[in-house]
Amino acid sequence: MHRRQFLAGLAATAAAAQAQQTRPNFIVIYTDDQGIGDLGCYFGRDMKTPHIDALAAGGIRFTDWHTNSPVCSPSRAAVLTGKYPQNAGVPHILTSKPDFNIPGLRKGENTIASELKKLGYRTAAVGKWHLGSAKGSRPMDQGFDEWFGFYSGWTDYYSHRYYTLGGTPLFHDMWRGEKEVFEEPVYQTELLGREAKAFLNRQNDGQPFFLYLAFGAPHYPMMAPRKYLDRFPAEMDRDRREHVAMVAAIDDQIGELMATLKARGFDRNTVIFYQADNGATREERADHLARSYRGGSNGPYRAYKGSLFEGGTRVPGLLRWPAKIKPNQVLGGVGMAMDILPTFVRWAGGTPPAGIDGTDLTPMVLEGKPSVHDAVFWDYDTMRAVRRGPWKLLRNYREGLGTPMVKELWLSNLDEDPGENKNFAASQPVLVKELTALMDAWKPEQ
Ligand SMILES: [Ca+2]
Repeated sequence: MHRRQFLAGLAATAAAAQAQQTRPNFIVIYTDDQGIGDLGCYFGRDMKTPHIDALAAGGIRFTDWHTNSPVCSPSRAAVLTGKYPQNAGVPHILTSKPDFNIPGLRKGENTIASELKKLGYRTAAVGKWHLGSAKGSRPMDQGFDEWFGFYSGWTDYYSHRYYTLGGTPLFHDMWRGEKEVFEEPVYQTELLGREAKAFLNRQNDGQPFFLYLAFGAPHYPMMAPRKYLDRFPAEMDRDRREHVAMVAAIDDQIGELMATLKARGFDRNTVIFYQADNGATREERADHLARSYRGGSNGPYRAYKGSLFEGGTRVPGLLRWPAKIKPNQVLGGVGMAMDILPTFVRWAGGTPPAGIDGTDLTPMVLEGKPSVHDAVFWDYDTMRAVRRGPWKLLRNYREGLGTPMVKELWLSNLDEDPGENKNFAASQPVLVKELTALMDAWKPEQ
């Protein structure tokens, strides 16, 4: 081949690669039981999260961002399908069993992965799945080309075995595709970070990609290597120190992920969305002496994981895309996990599937418009809630998992009383009637 032909060929290849690269790559980072007080860029003044804080400063930090459910499985179902969890067939927490035959996401469900795959994206899931371990519900049945991680609600951070007290046996749970892999004693957060980086390093042909990276931390069992613990004062509360150390480990991995994106030239045109699956918990099994756990923080918000007060649902939410989103933005409009699918599919040049509940966030995040939502809803256990403007009506409420259910109406005004200390239900009968009607009109599948 003549040198000129060779150079022309190279230029054509580069142009083709560039054309493909006009479509962004996407990364969803999901963390587990991380409250809004468990990040430096929110209310976590004792945290050391420089990389996640930099991620926030590089784009949008949402201050009124919500998970669709105050617990693991339904929250994940919503972000991946763009639907309220009830409509995605996962209204409750899924159990974890060694037969790996727990049904979860329905076969044929549309997910961010399946939709982007149709548009020519390469897709990978790394980390905690918790959306069904039966065939049909697994990541590679739900649009992911590659899968590395575990199906259970949690695993031991070193042995990668699931366990719980009271009957269920210990079992190992770590997989690459259908193949079981043994990586003990690699610390789970570092293992998942390693796999995420490896995926990024395998992308070299201009095909756009989608990576779903779901860290198991800082969910119990609370375990952090010494090197992270040592970053925090020894006199710190024992549980808080472990908690912040586990988040510091995530932060290191995100730092390395960002460095990899930069080194590979993906940084500018990769959209990164970061969210926690639900607020911090008070469950006794997280505490090192089995007391009510105080290691996690929901900042100024009331209640914990498993509650529809803000502490259960208002979570860290970050969105970064250097090519299109201006840095250092703090947005106060309401957004929800289910909005990610339609937004990403649009930005990839596609049309979101019919029958989803989420809304494309483009007007809010690229055009300076207010929230894309009029009213949003939650339904969990026997609780239901509706939010419209500053008002939120709860029917039945509790403070967290395993705490007593109070069977009455509670009306919050989040502008006037963000801590939800005051019940406005008695003083606002007309509003209660209106919101009750909205809530009853919203009928998700069950
Ligand atoms: Ca969780």
